Amino acid sequence: MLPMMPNNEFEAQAEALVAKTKRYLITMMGRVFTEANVDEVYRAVSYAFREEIMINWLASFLSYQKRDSRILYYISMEYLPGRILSNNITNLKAHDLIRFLLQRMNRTYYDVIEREQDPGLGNGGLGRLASCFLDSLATKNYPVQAYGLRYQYGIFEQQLLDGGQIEAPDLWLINENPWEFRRDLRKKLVKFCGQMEMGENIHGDEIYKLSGHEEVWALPYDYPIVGYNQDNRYSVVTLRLWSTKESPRNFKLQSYNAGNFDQAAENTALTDVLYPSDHHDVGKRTRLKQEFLLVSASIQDIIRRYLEGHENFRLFADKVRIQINDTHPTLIIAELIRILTKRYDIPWKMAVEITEQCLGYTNHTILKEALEQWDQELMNYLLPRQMRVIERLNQEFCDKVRLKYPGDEGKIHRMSIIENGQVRMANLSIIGSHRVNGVSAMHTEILKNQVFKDFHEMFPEKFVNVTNGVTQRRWLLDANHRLAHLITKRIGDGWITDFEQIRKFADWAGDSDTKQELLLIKMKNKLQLIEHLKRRKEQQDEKRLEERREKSAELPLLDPHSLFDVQVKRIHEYKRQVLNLLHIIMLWQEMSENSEHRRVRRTAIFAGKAAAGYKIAKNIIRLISAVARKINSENGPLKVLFIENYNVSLAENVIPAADLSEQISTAGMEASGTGNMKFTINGALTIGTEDGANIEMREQVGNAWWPFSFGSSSEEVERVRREGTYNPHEVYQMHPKIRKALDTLYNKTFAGNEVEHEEFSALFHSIMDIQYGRVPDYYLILKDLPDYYEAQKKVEELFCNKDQWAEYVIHNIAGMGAFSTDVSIENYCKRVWGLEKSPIIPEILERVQHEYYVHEKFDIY
Ligand code: 26Q
Repeated sequence: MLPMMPNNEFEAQAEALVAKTKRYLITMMGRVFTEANVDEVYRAVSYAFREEIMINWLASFLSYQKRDSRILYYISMEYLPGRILSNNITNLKAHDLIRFLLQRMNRTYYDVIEREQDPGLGNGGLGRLASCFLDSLATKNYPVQAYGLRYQYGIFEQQLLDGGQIEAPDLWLINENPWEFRRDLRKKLVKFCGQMEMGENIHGDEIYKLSGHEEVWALPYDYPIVGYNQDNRYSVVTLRLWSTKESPRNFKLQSYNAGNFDQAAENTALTDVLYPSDHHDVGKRTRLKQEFLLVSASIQDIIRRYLEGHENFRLFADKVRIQINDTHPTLIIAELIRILTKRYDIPWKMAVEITEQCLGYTNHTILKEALEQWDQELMNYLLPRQMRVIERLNQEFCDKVRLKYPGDEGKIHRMSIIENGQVRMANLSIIGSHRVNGVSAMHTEILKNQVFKDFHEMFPEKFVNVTNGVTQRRWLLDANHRLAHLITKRIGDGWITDFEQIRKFADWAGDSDTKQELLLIKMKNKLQLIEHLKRRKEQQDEKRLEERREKSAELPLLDPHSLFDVQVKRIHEYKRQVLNLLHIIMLWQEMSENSEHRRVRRTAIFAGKAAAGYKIAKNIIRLISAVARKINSENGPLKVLFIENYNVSLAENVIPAADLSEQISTAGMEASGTGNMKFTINGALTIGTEDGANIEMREQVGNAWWPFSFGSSSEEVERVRREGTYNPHEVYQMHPKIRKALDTLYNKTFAGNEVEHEEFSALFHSIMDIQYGRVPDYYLILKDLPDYYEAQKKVEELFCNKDQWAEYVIHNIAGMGAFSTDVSIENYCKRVWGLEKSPIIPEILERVQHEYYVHEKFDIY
């Protein structure tokens, strides 16, 4: 689709699109457009639109093939693409066309866009990062294919009942999905369990034959990921998601007939649900099977594709790059070695070298409870052959360590893949990869100096940093049209594909008109959010009425002039939603005592899901709701809101409306954060700790324009934990205001019943007492609260001077050039993948276009 075209050409195009949409309504849905409902219109528009996309999709693929490009395979258990239609419209610059089309069909843009269910195939940051990468890789014309799982149910839908979280299934596939293509031809067989019979390959390496095993078919569904259209040669890359659902042979009829219904359906159900826990290893058998399913099907597909263009494996290590998104797909290391030695008779040593050359591993967390470990017994049972490979790898690795550090048994215990009957996936990942990266400068340093110290000492060259980013196309251009427009008016549109250019926006920091416009845009975005929340509530209440449940809590009256203070992210102790809440309680207490005391009106907004089994996190949600209930009932200058069911689409509405971004994790614990970047490019200022990418953001913006930094440094955190010198009781005793706020957690200020009283008391105790062998206030909430309180005072001062506030905002936006995923992937290309661009070859595009249009001529229409 041509973005800049003369009027008559635009009209011709738009009319053709209208005709095509109407045709789809007839041929796919059996409806004329005057009778179609909005779901059908959404689908027909998507079908019409995707025809264009498929031409470039095919041409992208054929171009990689023609060049025999090195290809990156990105493997992740999670993706959070967000709504696809709206993003495709933005990336193809087709807004005007679509508006024309919808006007003709008597529909409004948002009604249609919002029919699309958000694909919630991930938990949070890690999944969203994968999707931002795909947008950037496609836009920058890098040859890539991504693999994941097509969960029938994504991350649960969060509902609030009496202020507590209830999990409802996420029915994202309830309607036909116009963005997926089932590829029966590419299905793969995956094997579990069984008995092994030892043999040898031609080099005498041990290999194993399997019998009596289980077989599961993995069926792929392909999703086109569209790059930004710069010259009509935009690339489209493939996200291939495996499913076990639709293969009838996965159902074990014999088990069923014997009455074992669960067993019979175990394999058809393998891709049913996403494990809804982040930062916590679940150790469940089905999760391990899911991980291996992804790995086995993907590596078979990678090898098949390589062998389509090559006769032997000589060039494999040159043509293939595999990036694993955290340790979840680590078994690909064992499986690739196994296949190379067994199926293709490659000597063990060479197979190991090839594998290491191809692989890169990204670590996303240093929390101990999130580092994956699998029971050796379970692995032996489910994956006996892969386990033999891991054992041999481990044996040889431990020999090397002994040779290098004779007598240092401690090293072996720390570095060995298998220890105490557990298989440590991070160790396997490091040993089997040629690059290991952290996701912010600080995080990578912690990996090198603490978590993986021994490995770094032994292989310093393996460790590199690649700081995360976000795609400015979804998170600014698409989510915040108004601000995007203002920026383009001032500095041109180069920033859309070259975010470093955003720096030029700083030239406007002293310009009154720009600042006024900026403030006006923020006001409009807040009003839009308020409208959005009202609409959402109406829809919810309708649904609840149908289900005969009670209405949700009333929306308080929201004041768009108030400071929108926002913390939206997964609920986790280390992210410290409780720190934020304690400060809100302090403010409320001060305002109640003296109404003149604080001038700034404030709307504190929270949203986020808690892992289903994470008790304390669920208590936090209930506490926020209870505080909101009480404070909002007084109709004062302070409002508290917990918005249900945080997801990408809600983020796109909330973030552009934020004044203040809460990034307040305990220093050293948030690997990077990416919400922090999304808020800043949308014109919020950050109140934040010196953690993850906050540090680099501060450096880029400049200390002078980053006034609300607070809290203990990571070194300080490390020191007090090591020395055990921090005692929350001291803070409690020394600060009457803090004590008074904290006391509300057990003195029934907010608790409406006994259950709440117990839950809030549990939170109190998690801060004040030893819990499960952990020191009191492990996350140092009270330690940082006084400083946080002072930083919040500065926020209010600055917020009173709107003109100055706007100046800070402009400098913050202008400092974000380094935090585009366009930059992150360039760094991966240089430091990890050695990948070269492979844009569509014009002749190939023409050929595909020609074939497509010839067909058009034969339409009886
Ligand atoms: C592990 C084992 C079993 C089941 C689930 C898991 C699991 C799943 C998801 C463990 C961790 C995750 C997710 C981690 C995550 O999202 N980390 C975040 O990654 C972002 C992108 O790099 C960073 O910005 C965040 O700082 C980091 O918390």
